[in-house]
Amino acid sequence: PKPVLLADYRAPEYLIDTVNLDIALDPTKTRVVSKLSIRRNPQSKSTAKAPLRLDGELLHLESISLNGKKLRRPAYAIDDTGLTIASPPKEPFTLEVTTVVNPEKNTALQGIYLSRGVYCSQCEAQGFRRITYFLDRPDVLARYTVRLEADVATAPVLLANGNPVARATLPGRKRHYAVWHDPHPKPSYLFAIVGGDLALLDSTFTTKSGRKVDLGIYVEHGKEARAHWAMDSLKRSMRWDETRFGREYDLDVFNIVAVSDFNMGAMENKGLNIFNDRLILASAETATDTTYESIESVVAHEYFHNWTGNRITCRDWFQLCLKEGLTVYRDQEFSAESRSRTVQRITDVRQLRALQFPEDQGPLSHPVRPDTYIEINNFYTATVYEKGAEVVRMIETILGREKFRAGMDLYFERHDGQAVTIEDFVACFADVSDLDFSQFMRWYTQSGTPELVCDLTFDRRKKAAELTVHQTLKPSHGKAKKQPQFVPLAIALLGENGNEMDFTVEEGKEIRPGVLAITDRTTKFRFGNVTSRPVPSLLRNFSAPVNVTIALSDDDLAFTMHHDSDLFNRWQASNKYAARSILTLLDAKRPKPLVASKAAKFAAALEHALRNPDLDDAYKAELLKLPSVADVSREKSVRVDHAAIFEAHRAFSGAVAEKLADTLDDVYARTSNGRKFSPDAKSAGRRALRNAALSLMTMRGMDEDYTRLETHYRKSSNMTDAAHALVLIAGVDAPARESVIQHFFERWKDDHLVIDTWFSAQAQSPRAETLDDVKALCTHPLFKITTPNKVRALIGAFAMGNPLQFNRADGAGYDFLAEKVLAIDALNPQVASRMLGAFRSYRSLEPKRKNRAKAALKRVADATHLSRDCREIVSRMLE
Ligand code: DPP
Ligand code: ZN
Repeated sequence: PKPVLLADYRAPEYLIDTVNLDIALDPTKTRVVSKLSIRRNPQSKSTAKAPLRLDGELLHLESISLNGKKLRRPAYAIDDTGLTIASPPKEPFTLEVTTVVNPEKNTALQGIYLSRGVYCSQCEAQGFRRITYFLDRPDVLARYTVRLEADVATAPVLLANGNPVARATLPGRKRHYAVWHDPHPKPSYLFAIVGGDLALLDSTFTTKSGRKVDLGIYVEHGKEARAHWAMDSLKRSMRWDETRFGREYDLDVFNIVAVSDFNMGAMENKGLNIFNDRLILASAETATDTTYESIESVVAHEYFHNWTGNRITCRDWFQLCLKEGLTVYRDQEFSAESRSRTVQRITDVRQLRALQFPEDQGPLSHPVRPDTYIEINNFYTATVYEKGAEVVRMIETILGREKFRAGMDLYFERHDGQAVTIEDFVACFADVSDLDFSQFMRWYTQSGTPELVCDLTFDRRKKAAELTVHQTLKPSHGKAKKQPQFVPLAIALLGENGNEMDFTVEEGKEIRPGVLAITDRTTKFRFGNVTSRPVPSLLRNFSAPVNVTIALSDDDLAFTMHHDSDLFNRWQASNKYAARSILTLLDAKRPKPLVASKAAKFAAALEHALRNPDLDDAYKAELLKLPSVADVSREKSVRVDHAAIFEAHRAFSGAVAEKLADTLDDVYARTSNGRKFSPDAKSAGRRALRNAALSLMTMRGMDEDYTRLETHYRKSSNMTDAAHALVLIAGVDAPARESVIQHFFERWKDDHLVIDTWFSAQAQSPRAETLDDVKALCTHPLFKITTPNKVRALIGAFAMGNPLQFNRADGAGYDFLAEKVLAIDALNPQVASRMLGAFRSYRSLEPKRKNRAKAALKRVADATHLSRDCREIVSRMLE
């Protein structure tokens, strides 16, 4: 397949103003009658007669007519990817096309498919062409009217975008229909339908200008009570978007439907969001605090898309970050204001480093706005989403909260109803601020994580300090030379007493007080009024998606952990301190005494923080979660040996736990559960701290630790505690291991969501038996290779959540994944290609593992029937 290039973008030759769809749902023969009003695009550059080319895949064409006249070949032609009408009329015309699709056979889960008996659809990015022939591109905006027809018995609920217009039962009482009309022009990727036997949780919301909106969340019968949290999150999101961004909802209804088979987390279809049920259903017994948080943020994310994505959409798919980066930024802000801002920041940065940094530093690296793709589904990435959000946050940092809001207001005012580009978006901020964003645009066009190598010197006599920042950008495929980025570097200098110094900037540019402008390969700053040797606090609150290195001693890091007024940076210092200590052990000649001394010093610094009454539980929990094996591995960019890192990690964590034994006991006792479960941030923080203490104590691996762990499980009264204990116990050779795993299974085998936790817990275990266990679980009656959640819970958890066993020295982990990817690819390319992403860092492995991973990738590449999705990923990896 040929790559699609941003440079090749052309406005469409034709536009579609209205779409009338009549969809008769049937498990194997769903008939779609589509009536399109089409006209030449007055903006189109070409004057020659243009053929009409409509996209279409896996469709069975029954009939086609133009202005009421049946078309016969050769007036039209069809092939694997679409339909062409060689010479359509010059004047506007109507095209009527009837196609048939098979929802039951649709294992790719794009277009219309069945999920546990519920008809649903997924169109982003290019699924609409699997429903009917269309100009399936985001810059074609049309008004849709949809009539849905189905069996009353199997599909009493019929939903589509927009507002309900009519519904009735057909003669014979077996079939019925519903008509929906969406008054807002939209691209085809936002189209959606649902038909099924579903229960409804309903409510209402009144917008600030008085529009009363009916809210509905549709779920499996019997699960209504588990949708309350999602409903609550939805209402809070609607209010928040009004107060923070002045955005109101614009239809009379807003529906959410939870389905069990879904490739993504959720989808923002206009007025009809469709969700993976994992991100809707929650109760104290079945959902962890992390799930509650995810539900809150994803419900918000999809709702926020109504303005950033739906009202203003993307001109083409290269602009995906226009809606995704911005909407992630918005949902992160919402979560920050609903919970602890610092903890939210830590969570977001952890995620960015764990997912986006490796992507950006390996063969899958691409710019936030890519300029070429083969399969667009491969670009719903951490780079587009999470780094995209960081880029928007930098704009806010540069402009300040108020100017940023002014830029957003201008964006909504100027582009409402349009399909636009990143340039259009950034121009709004340039226009409200009179700042030049041309260098800043490189964040969208250059890939890779910039490295800032910093050096700080102090002149006691002159009371001055000099900071030199060298910026390096490693070449990535296709782009050898890169231009320096514009980096807002937030900084403080901590004085002897730990306070921020009141220094002056004598040389170098400040964006605002405390935020330096890094503009060149080498940028120098001179600070005055530096009264004592400063300890620098750099990249405060993670002011840019970069890596910073500067020579700091262990004492400096401990000092920062005690004093930095930026709590994010205190966490950052603690994290760095621990990771660095573990890395030192790897190269040590006599690791034993080194472990003891390193752990003792670090533990003392940690203890100080744990005993600080000014810090809240959720924050302390973040400090207690030491960097993971994967986190430490990322600090090494070459010759990564996960087994060695795992051992050093164990030794260090165990020693820290030993040193902190009394403190951890205290923490664990103080945070004990008694009160009734509440998902609020404070209660969740208490549970997080208790569970983090439990994790660390377990690292000691003494009998009493395993007993405590078992008791924690047996006494748990909510899923947060139960799942945490399950994961820990599945990871160690505790006597109660088997019986706890068995108990959890018996308790939850009938709950298709909770049982995913059971699969993951075993797949993530660092025990040597894990790969065999995972292979056995692949044949378990509750595992289903066609259900994405199951694949992610078992195979995904093993490949992406188990660095030690996936990277087995014998390569068996790689072979297993390659084999599964091929099996999944035949059913669902999108999910298969995601799984293949687990290889993204293979080039930095030590040579033996690297060669074994490469061999596994080659086997995938050699397969005869490989999807475009997997083909693109594997080629980039082997390039
Ligand atoms: N559903 C995905 C999201 O909201 C793609 N738009 O990010
Ligand atoms: Zn999104």
